Amino acid sequence: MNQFACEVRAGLNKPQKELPSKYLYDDLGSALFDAITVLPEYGLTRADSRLLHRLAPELPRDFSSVAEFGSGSGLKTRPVLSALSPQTYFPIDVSHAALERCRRELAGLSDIQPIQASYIDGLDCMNRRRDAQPILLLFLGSSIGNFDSPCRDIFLRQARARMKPGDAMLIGFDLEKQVEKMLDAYDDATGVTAAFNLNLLARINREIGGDFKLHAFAHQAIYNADERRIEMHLRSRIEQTVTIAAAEFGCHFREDETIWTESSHKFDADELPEIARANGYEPEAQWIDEEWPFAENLWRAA
Ligand code: AVI
Repeated sequence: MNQFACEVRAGLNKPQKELPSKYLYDDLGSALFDAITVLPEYGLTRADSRLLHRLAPELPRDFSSVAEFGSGSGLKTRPVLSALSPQTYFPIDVSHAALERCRRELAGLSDIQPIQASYIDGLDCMNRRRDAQPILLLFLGSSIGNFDSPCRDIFLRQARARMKPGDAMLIGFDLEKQVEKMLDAYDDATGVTAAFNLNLLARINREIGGDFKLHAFAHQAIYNADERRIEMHLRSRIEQTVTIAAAEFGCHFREDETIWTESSHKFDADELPEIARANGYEPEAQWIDEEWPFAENLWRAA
């Protein structure tokens, strides 16, 4: 049984059914996510981009190279590379197609050395190629918010353990805002986020022989105030049974039972320096977008 089938089976066997959010991003899912970033309701990516344009000229000049976790197409990275003119740029992404787009988008701004790998493996690979000069690591777009808190801290420590003195991380966090505004961002009127979420079931059908009827599930975004996170779910509209051939598995759904597919944690700007210190970084600067509360942070390897 392949890894995808194993993880789907394990997730759907839990009392609160869940599916790992990394599987939202196949080619169609990635294209739908790109569409999300331009939705009027989803201000996060525009805030990230405004801040990067604003802060790029203020960044310290001591970085000879830049690396980026989850570079995607690299579009948002342009102002940072233009300001720093690094010798080398290491985009790290699992998607070959995204790395190719990134190489084309940023051609001429740096020596681009794509690394197709998960974040931490990619950092190890970059460390084998880098020189002794300080590196700026980018982790943009509040992707850190998609980790649950324990995994977030483990990830930040694993990254820190691979950084050298003088290296720094520029990391974006989406901030808490009016609940209605947050809910709209994850349940837009045109239904793009719903399609992004439902595509996960379609992917199970395509790749591992599921027989999910997509119309029998509804996209749902809820704000979990205790955990300070938006949760995306897929709610079964009816009582039904679904089978997944390659997972050798049948799964029963009660009416209104949900599959939890993603969390997007929201933060308070004041707690970010504490998160930095608790994980071995020294917070050096913070920039906040007022239009769509979002914080970009520069943390040094302490
Ligand atoms: C990639 N990540 C930061 C997005 C977010 O806002 O959590 C993923 C997303 N899911 C639904 N809309 C956007």
